[in-house]
Amino acid sequence: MAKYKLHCFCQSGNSYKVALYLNCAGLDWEPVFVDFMSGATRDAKWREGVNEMGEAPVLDVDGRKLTQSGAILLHLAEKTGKFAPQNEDERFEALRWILFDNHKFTSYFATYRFMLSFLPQPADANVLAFLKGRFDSAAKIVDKHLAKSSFVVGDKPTVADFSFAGYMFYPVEESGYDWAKTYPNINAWIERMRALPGWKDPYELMPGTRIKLFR
Ligand SMILES: N[C@@H](CCC(=O)N[C@@H](CS)C(=O)NCC(=O)O)C(=O)O
Repeated sequence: MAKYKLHCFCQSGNSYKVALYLNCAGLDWEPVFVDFMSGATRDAKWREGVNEMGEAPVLDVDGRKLTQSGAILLHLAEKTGKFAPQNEDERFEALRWILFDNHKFTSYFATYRFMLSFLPQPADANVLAFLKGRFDSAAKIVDKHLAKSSFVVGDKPTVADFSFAGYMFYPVEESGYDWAKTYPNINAWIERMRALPGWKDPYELMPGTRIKLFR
């Protein structure tokens, strides 16, 4: 049995942050499928036994269940040394960008993509426009930042990069975003992440079935 068991599903970029980290760090891990689309995370028993916050990912380490991708990534970096910030300043920077990612980059993008492609009916156009606008203003900040350094914190990949990577490798059809055309510095960073040993596509790395897109 693997040391790290990641509760995840293939559409979940938040889970992919941790799955990709575990794979690139070469750690002993296995996925545990969360049937999110059938409502598993809303089930009271699941919340009681797995995650009271009702979210994936959950990382089971020797029976202890860790949640929140950013907290998990920082914990793993500290325990294993892999993709760890190297000093106090870098640790501060990594946390700062992970919080920005969670609040402004991943969350608006993930919700936009979900509403655009995975709902059974068309989403409200005003809501979509709001989410897209919020994401674009965060993406401009990240694109500008990545013009100055190869990775989020300096010139080596850290856990902060895995946080931002959550939704960047899903197919263009799901979000309509072609990174090369919209955000060139983000796109160049995506290619640097893709080149890391252990990199795999989210649909290859995590369990579940591909969903037919609404659009
Ligand atoms: N901040 C959390 C976000 C996790 C999250 O929102 N996960 C989604 C799946 S990708 C979820 O479980 N959502 C359930 C919900 O919002 O009710 C993290 O980084 O782990």
